[in-house]
Amino acid sequence: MKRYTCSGFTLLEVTFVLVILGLLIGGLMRPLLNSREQLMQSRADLQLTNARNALLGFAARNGRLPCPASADSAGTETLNEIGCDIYQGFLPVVSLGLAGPLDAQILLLDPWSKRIDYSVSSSDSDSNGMADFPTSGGMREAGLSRLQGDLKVFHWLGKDCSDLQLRASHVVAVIYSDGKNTNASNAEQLNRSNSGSYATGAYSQSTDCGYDDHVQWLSDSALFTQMLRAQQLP
Ligand SMILES: [Ca+2]
Ligand SMILES: [Ca+2]
Repeated sequence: MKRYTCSGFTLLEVTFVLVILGLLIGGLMRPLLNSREQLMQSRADLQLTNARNALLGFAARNGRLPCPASADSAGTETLNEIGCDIYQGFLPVVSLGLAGPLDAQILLLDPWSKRIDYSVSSSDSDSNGMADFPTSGGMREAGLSRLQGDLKVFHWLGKDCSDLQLRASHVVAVIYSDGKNTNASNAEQLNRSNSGSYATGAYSQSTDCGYDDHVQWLSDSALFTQMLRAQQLP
């Protein structure tokens, strides 16, 4: 008489193996996901640095900063006779000749496929009714001694959600990416407020106080240095 023996695994053994496999895969995937996220953050920083350099190049060639693009200006600036139609908008990728991924409205996208914001100062230091920085001859007319950017950048210290300290005043242009997440911290809310004030800070994924934005700015003194070199000023 034949005797049959069961050589399969019990449910408990299979569950145990699956748990171990899950832990192993999770452990291997986490560093890969972290390094992918770090790569995307580096790409965002590089994009903003290239955009800042393009702004300086535009100023050296044209003697002024470009106006922001609007959602429907097909990547071109919104310049009029006395300044810009809007002072907070998007990078005018066509006017700047910037390379990179675009959406259907010809607006530059960051590594998370979000539009990159750009603001320019609306300052009218000589009160002639024309914004100094984006209008042709506006800076030369106002003169170096009077010119002053009116955007501000604050620094989030990472201790308290509301603890923002002034990082840079007299700013003429800000370029900003929301990063991967749209967090509710005061620093990120300030960046989305279109108030002319922005915040930079350390990366944090705290649930109530997270910050993963990327912000670069151009101070008026950095712009003047470039304008003097290019003989666009005085
Ligand atoms: Ca003016
Ligand atoms: Ca963010």
